[in-house]
Amino acid sequence: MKKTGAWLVRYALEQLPISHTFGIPGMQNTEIYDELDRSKKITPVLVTHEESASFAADGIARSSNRIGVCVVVPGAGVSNAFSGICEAYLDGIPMLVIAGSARLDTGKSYQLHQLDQQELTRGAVKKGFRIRKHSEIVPSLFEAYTIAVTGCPGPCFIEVPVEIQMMLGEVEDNLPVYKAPEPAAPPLDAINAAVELIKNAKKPGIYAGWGCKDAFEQLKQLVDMLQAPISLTMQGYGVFPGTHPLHTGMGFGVSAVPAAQRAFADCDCLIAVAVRFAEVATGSYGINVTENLIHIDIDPEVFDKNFKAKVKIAGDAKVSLQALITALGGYHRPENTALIDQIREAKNDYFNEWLSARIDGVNPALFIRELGTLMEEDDYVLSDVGNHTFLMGEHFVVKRAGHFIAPCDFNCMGYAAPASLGVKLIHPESLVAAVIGDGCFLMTCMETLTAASLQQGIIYCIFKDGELAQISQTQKIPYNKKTCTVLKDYNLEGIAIATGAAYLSVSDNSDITAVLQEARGIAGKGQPVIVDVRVSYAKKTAYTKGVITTNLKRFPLKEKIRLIFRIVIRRLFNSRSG
Ligand SMILES: Cc1ncc(C[n+]2csc(CCOP(=O)(O)OP(=O)(O)O)c2C)c(N)n1
Ligand SMILES: [Mg+2]
Repeated sequence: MKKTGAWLVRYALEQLPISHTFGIPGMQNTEIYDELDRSKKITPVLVTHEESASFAADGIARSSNRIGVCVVVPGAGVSNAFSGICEAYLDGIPMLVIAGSARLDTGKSYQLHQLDQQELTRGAVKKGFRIRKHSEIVPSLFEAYTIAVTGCPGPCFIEVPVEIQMMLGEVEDNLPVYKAPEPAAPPLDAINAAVELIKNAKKPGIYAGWGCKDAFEQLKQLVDMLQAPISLTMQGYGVFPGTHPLHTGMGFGVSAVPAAQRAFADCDCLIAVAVRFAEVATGSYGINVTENLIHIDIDPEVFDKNFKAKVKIAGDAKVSLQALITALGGYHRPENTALIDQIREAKNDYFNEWLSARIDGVNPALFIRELGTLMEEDDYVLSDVGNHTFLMGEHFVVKRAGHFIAPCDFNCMGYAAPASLGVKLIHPESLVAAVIGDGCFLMTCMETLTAASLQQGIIYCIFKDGELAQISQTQKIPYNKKTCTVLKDYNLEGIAIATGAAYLSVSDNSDITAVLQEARGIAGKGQPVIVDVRVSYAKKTAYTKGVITTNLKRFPLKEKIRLIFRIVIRRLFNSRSG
């Protein structure tokens, strides 16, 4: 039979778990847009910038088992979407990026948007596909999907030339139907070796990352069986609720909160599940890892990269944890009340330390705690990139696994406003709130317009400290100045008016609850709300302090002396010399 390429794209996408696509149409993809508009299953969404397309697609994938999809123009659309593609690549988020491409049938050069897109995207996609004939479209999209969701998930890129989208071409009468591959079973000998290590350990600990997104039941069972503390990566902070008595916090090294540092102090067997011991999660590798490391990850490439593992289990987190639990049989340690009390007290003390800190303006810890109290189990909270992210990792109490989302290893500012759009679109009954730094919001705040036009009541809590604080805080001591990290003041209410959002502000701790409740009421009626939170970052997070200490320690003595000398000179003379 004969079909147009655009029809075939729609046919393939409709077979896959896809509800929305994000992007901006152009000369080389309007045929696909026309087909998507006819779909009963898929809604194409117009965003204000393609960077938001990839972040919104990412938000869908992180908050469900659907795949995020972008449909963009070649060249300029792909390059605009590239930040979100890279974030998905480094954070292991499945995504399909579909772009048009220049015509192959005219023999002409220097066409609109024409450049080598495969070359452009190569470093940040699991596989790139260049469609050359109609019959390749459905199998390529199915293969791209399978690759995107298998192993460590990530984005795949598919370019479809404009004449193939538009014109009829020959394909088989019985088009293939998508069939998902079965997850592989984990290696049994490694599971048995892990059981041995766990049974011989005095103080086992569990460290879990984003790959445990669907493995909460198994994680909880293991934590309860072993009565072991659990700590999370920043990206994986949402995979285990903060309400569990053995939850300690984010990380466990010098950049972790005291509850986690203490609980893992003499951990003699670490079960690390779906973590890569990456720089952000480990606070610049500032952790001590026991030699009895059991490392479970779907991607065997991560083993022994930063910390040597004694037992390596290559497999899906849920499947491997289930196999480990089965192999542990009826093994159960007595309730660890001493540890539970210690964690609870350390958490309370840390929060009280923040409450009593001298802070002129809204106390971010208090705001975050009250936001957490206001959120219900079904609601979703996102964070952007900056000091506010780590504040969330230290003070936000996740109520339900999978309902907290933060970008991590690519760490691209501007993530949360568009990603929350993706989350809200597929969870219309849930409240979606994002905590966003005032620098990050400048990058993608126009996505408030998309939310308003689609009547998506998202709450954007903008932490308005006036600085790119995560960086300015690290500039202050060594340079005694904040070069290019003090933001020009801008009017958030103006952005709200311009985009159709409501505007509320909090400048006193005593207003937090009432303002958040008002925001919830407005959002419930389908209008986005910008909450202008006049925070003060006078107190540093445990994370920032830990990272500074870890990095300073690593400098050779000569360099340390030179840097300390420079600090003193700059304090005395405020000079530029280094
Ligand atoms: C695209 C991008 N540019 C620069 C950075 C470096 N960076 C990391 S955090 C940060 C500060 C973010 O500022 P803001 O949104 O105000 O958050 P705050 O740290 O003040 O909470 C910067 C500039 C980055 N991560 N991503
Ligand atoms: Mg800021």
